[in-house]
Amino acid sequence: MKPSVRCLAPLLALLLAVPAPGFESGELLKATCVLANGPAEGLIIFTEKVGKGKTLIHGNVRGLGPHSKHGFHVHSQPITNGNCSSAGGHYNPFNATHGGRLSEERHVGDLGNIHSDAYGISQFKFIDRIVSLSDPETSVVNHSVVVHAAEDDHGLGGDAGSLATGNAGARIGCCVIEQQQKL
Ligand SMILES: [Cu+2]
Ligand SMILES: [Zn+2]
Repeated sequence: MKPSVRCLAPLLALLLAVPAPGFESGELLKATCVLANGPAEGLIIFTEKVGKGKTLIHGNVRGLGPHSKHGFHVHSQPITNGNCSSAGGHYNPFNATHGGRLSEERHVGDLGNIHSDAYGISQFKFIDRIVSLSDPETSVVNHSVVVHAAEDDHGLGGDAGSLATGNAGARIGCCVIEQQQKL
């Protein structure tokens, strides 16, 4: 039976190479977003170990105001023509109300605020339990990161804008989240 197993091996390898909906448990997935298209620029990296149900999000963004908070979200659409408005609204596959990253109810894309230092630079690292790279229902791959001019009020502002977008204001940087090839 050995020859037939050898014949199957290339076929199996081909099947495994197809990006199937099921990822292997423990597999390390990585996606990156090179923030541009506005005064805010930088790099955001998403890392998920499949099966852990959480994603590490870290990065650095420059070009922010000094000592300020800036809404930080995943939006629903990929960016086209370098225009951050093409990112559409917050990534919200479950039709939820806007919130903060730790709110009981939130959009999948609600990642709260990033905080800048005296030089307008933000370096951040946090773990999120909702954003995913492997779960087709919550994967942020090919969606966009948008950084805003103002602070996200996490839906607590008491008006309609707050419940929709957190009143985070203009879009000052954006990028498409791209899955990195496995080595
Ligand atoms: Cu946003
Ligand atoms: Zn939102």
